[in-house]
Amino acid sequence: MPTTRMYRRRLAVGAAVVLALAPLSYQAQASVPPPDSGWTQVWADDFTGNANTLPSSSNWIIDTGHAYPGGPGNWGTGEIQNYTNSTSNLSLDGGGNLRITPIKDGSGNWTSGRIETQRSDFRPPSGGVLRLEGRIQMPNVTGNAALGYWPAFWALGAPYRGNYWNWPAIGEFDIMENVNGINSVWGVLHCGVNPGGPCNETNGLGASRACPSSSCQSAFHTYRFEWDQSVSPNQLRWYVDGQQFHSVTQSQIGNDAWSQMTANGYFILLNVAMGGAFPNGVAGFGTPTGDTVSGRSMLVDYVAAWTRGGSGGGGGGGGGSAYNQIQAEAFQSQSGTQVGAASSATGGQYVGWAANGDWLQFNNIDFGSSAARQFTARVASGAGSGISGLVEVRLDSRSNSPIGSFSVGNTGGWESWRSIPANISGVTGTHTVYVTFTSGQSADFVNIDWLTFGR
Ligand SMILES: [Ca+2]
Repeated sequence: MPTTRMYRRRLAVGAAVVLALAPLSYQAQASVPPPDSGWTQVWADDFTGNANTLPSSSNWIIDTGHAYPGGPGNWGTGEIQNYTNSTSNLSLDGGGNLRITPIKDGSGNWTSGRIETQRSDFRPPSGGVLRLEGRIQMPNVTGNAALGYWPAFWALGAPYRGNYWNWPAIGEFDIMENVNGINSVWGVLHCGVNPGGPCNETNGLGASRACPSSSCQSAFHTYRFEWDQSVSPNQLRWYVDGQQFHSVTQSQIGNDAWSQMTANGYFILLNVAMGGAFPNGVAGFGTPTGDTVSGRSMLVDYVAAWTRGGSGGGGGGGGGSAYNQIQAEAFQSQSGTQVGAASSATGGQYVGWAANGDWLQFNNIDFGSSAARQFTARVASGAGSGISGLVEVRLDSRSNSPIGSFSVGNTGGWESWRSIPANISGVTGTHTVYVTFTSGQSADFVNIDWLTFGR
């Protein structure tokens, strides 16, 4: 992480934008499109970068082999390929796309690629909506030549990571799946228990349809999933090119399974499997076959997460109370910072690269009727000698005077965290909270993990 810090790029914008694109030294303008109004982008990868390089390690974990360490064999699905971190299987194409390519070697062994987000906290803000979307062209292969191809864009509940035996209670959202080069997108929810249960495992609750206008294999399409906590009952929805083709409601699967799978955040995965239960089941025989061709890539233009409405932040968690820990990366808007992933196991995400003039915005923070008198933030700094700055709190407008602040300089490193309190003038009621960063030097001077208030 420290090696990419020098490449920090100023983001001269007022709304939340692509935040986790590091290293940024070669990044062109991000082209992830803004969705219809009301959405706040909380994360994205546009896959901009040099051809034949791996996707950003700040954003992605590369899965390799035939299983997670200690997890079920063949990734629990019967798929046969060996995932690698070779750029033959997994690379940027130089034209703004990620390319995942299954390859068969001379002995008939298949390799391919699979990545999952470092972040595992994708969820709606309380009472709001989470939108996950990717623009993807499936491998351009059909008929017998496509037998066994199984591209997927999906999400798994965070507790799966490191456990691997708690599926499907932790939840799985298959935003886009496809097998055997059929012109169809499948959207599936997995939940509850296996076999059977409220999600009819191991099939899950799914629906499918043909891609609009052009086939899934011959063109890019957008695949979108929404987790909506703003409606009653809560709802999950699946779309292709903006056309809804599947939904599941809380009442359909019952409160037990629903609350289990929504108690956690999610991480996002992209992969192209080869063979396994799904393509075999659809084909009616084992795949791949001798007719299956090697080397057809899935192309991913972007993957992005947006939230709409609710309270407690774009990244989820935190709630609306000033007295909860408000995760820094749960901002609704920001300028100049980036979300970073801590390198230590105890880490998670933080907001980093903060320098003079940068800011974070948190909407609808509730201080209650009894005045808050203290502000505390967990911060770290690897700033150089002589570099320091103020972490300030302002209410309702960035041009208002700070109600409190503390000064921070080098804490021993960019992940040497300490919680620093500051007194604030008494605050009651509900406010937009701005954390602003002020320094006499231009260099980045602080990372912030979370903030909270006290009485
Ligand atoms: Ca792109």
